[in-house]
Amino acid sequence: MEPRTPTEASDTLPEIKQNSYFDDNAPPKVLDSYRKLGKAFVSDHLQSGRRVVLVTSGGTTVPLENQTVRFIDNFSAGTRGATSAEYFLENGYAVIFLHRQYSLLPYSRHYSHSTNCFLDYMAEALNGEVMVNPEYQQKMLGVLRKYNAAKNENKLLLLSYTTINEYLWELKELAMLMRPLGPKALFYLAAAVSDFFLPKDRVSEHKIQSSDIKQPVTNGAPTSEPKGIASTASGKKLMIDLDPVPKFLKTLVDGWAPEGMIVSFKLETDPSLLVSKAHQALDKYSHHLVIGNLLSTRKFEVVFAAPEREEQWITVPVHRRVKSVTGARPNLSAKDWQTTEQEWLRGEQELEIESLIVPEVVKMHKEFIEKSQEIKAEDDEDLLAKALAWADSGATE
Ligand code: 9Z3
Repeated sequence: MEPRTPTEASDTLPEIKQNSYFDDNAPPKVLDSYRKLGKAFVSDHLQSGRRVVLVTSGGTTVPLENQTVRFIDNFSAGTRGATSAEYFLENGYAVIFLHRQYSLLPYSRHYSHSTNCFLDYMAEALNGEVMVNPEYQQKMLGVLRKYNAAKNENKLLLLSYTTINEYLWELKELAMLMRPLGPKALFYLAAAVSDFFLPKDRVSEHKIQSSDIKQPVTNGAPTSEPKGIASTASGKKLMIDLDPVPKFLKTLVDGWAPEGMIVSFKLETDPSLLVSKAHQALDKYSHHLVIGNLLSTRKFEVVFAAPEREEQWITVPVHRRVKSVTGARPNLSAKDWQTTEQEWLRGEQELEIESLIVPEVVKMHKEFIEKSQEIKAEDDEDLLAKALAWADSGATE
């Protein structure tokens, strides 16, 4: 995994430029305030020489109307991102957590979106005060301490998005702000990003009215009909004509973050495609690591694909898999169940797969930083030798 020197990186942003995405789609209103927050955060950690990771997390929406009643969304709850962010903090990183609004957050994730209502963690004391239910005291204290430490040491910056457009603008802005960090910047792109979107000029301002349909049209067709709607002889149909989302990963690698290490995730549902798709992504974008996962097994199995390395599978042993909040249990034979239940009964703790993924990524990032520093030292030596030779030649002329 060779770092690229800044000179190898192109200054043009070919993929995004081609699509003129940022000319055609307006920035979110929060962008200026996020720029200020991001800049202050990065310069704080630049001064202390700390590594900074941008973790993206959760799904992106594709609004069908400007005053949005309806939108396309995906399944992601942000578990991967929120959990990974905690392990990056434990590994000494400062974390910019770019997440889908209302998705899971580091630390609070332990008490939100679960089968327990947050009130179940509370109890009424004899004096009538509200206290934490003794059953949860110890774990909650541990989580609270870590959360407060991250906050007090300014190591966690929470920024949110909802739509694919907000995500792209904010990712671009943050990546550019992180450039001064050089190889100490890490991008960990766990968000489930929509592959298709509805460009600004084809989004109808108001709620699409099914009652308005008279003739067959699709969104984008020049018609007085509401955009996005079509009718047929047999009845009304909503035809949504989406464009592919520009290949922002290429632009991130080549233009926005030429010196940082970039880790992307690849999600598939067909096991026979996972490894080849992960390698395809690596070839296409020339970045540093693709972590492949399947929708159905993502909580306990992933595969790492990196240039010039064997694939590496990371798997959580069956008896240490986190039991799902819906109560779903792994699909095992009766015999395997016996062993697993015995191991569970022995009290071996549940293991989150992110506690295995993040240390591996951290190790690769450390190697990446060392390599970059070696290359820079060699470049500096070359430059110095050239400068001395030039000075010598001037002196002898
Ligand atoms: C992932 O594969 C994440 O691991 C999950 C995490 C979304 C599966 P949850 O939030 O799920 O824990 O429920 N992210 C997919 C990343 C993605 O969309 N990649 C794109 C691609 O491969 C662009 S980088 O094309």
